[in-house]
Amino acid sequence: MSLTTRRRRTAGVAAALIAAVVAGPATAGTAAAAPAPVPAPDRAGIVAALNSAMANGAPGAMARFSGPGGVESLTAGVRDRASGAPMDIRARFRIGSVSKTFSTVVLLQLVQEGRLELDAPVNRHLPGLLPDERITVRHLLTHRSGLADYTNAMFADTVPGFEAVRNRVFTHQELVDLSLSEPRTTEPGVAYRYSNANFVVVGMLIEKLTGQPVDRAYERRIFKPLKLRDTSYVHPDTRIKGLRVRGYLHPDAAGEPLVDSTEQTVSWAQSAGAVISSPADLNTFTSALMRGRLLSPAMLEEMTTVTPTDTTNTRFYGLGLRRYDLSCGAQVFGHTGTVQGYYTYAFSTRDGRRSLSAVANTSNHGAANTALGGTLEAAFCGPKPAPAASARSASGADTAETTPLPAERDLPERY
Ligand code: REX
Repeated sequence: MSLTTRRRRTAGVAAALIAAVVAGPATAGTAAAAPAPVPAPDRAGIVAALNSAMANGAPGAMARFSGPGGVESLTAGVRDRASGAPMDIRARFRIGSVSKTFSTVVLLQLVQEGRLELDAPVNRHLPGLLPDERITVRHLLTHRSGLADYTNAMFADTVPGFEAVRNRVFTHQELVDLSLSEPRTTEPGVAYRYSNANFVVVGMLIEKLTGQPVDRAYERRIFKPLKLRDTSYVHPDTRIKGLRVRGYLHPDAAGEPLVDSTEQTVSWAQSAGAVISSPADLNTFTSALMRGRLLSPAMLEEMTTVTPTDTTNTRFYGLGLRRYDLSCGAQVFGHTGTVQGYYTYAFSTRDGRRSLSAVANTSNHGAANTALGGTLEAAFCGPKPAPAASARSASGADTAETTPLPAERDLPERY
């Protein structure tokens, strides 16, 4: 497959953001050490990660890096297997759980406006919704409510599960009921247990407090102010309008043909995962968020205050926001996304000066997602020094240092 690269030295998007105020302290969360300085991106390393995503089953992949040195747009493979159209950096795709960061920004703006409190019980605003008065708004945003993730059962059989909901339209209440039909996974606040149900309830809070559907809140508070013209929330419409990347879902059985999963309602996720966007818009969004263009310094500090999600001491979660600590010490904030046919990464440095978005048009194939995650290391850590021959022979082969951590430990997909 062919690989095309494009380079643009003038960074219109980045330039427009330079004037913005940088808010909040440079460090947040549990790590005491100051983050290391960030080197120039390793363009060849990003390309290698895209090729690796393709070698691991993605029909195509692309990444866009924006930083002080300009914009790097890198594409590989195809965005449409039927027509053979190449991946296009301007094309739109489903960003999955990166939507959670958009939903969180809206909710935290409502907190800023004094319309709800982070540590208030959810049931204060949605009386009787949850069976435990102790579950707070913060518990939802940190995945510590204990509300079960109903999508695990829904997609236990990947393709039949998907086809059963592809055109279905759920009410929020139906999704909450699905979650509540399962045992809760933790006492409120006690443990991190990733669940889409949390962000369905976040959507309900947004609608209750604004009196409007969530798409209006996204438009008014994020898409319009940041001029995100390729970003939309069209639920329950099943189409991606304009230039689009087609998504291809891997069936559970090896060797079965890929399923074109482009058109779907994503009603099973809604405010937990139904936003559509493009690489440039995602760079603008994460950058603007980190530069303090969307939230007050105090609210951004809340959002970027993190706790670990696993025992690697490299992965953390704040409020609707992940923090990854990379091998060079760089800390990046953003989110990952998985919907049928699409893996997405959208991350920025804490000062918002560098951002990376990456997408591969497949899913249910963790090796492709892990490979795509290699774009983060290349973009924010720069070229890796070649390991010394003696160190290589002493250790035997690739060590944990050179093998990327598997992506999405909290996703029940087959590797
Ligand atoms: C649902 C199943 C995945 C996908 C899911 N996605 O919960 C949310 C999300 C919206 O993006 N979460 C990830 C399907 C973890 C995130 O935060 O990064 N898998 C697929 C299966 C498995 O059907 N049987 O891989 O397409």
